[in-house]
Amino acid sequence: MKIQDFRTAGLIWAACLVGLALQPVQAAEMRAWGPEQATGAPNTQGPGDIQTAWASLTEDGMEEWLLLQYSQSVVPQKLRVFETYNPGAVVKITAVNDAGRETVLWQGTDPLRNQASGVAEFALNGNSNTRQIKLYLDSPAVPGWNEIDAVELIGKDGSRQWAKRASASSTYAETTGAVTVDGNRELGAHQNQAVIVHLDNDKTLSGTLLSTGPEFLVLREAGKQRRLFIAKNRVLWIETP
Ligand SMILES: [Ca+2]
Ligand SMILES: [Ca+2]
Repeated sequence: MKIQDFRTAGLIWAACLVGLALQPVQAAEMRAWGPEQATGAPNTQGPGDIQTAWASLTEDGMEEWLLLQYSQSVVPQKLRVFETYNPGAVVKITAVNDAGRETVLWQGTDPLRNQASGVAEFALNGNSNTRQIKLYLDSPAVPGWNEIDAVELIGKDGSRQWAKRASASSTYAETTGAVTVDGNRELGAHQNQAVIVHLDNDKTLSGTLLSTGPEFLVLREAGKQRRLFIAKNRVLWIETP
């Protein structure tokens, strides 16, 4: 499977750099697909793989969690989860107190399992105040990235609020910045997997893809300990064995 051709990627990257100078400066902490993308009101336009929602590092590699912090402590009554891509993976919701102790508020099958996208509503059986809510996702059970755009907490007092801060078990934003700079989301998904790199001198290198950046790939050669930093402009294409 051919996954990236850097002869065109280099041009796209250069175009992005030019574009950046013209864009208004955005909050640097809002990384594409970072957990922070699940804070605030919904801002993802339609269903799809869109960077204004949180995405885990891998599509289906492990079970994931998303921890949300709210400014106002309330007795939780309902949670509205805006699931914008491959929804249906939520299996458990807990309240987390300041000491880190968790209380299960809901457990079951996400109502959006097998849907295209939507807003999942979860009735919570909370009986004490909390400002932290943790979502557990069975990501392997729902193929593809299970992306969450926003999470609204409704208290028993009728108050409604969007998350102020968020953290997660993993995030696609961890893929060394290549995602936002040169769009190598597809390549980043192959991190820590075996790849074959074809170079512009007709040679190939086989190994484990350790990381990707705007200018280099880092590869651990098959059967050896040494790491190779391969200039992307020497790479013609990469395949998975
Ligand atoms: Ca998944
Ligand atoms: Ca969002």
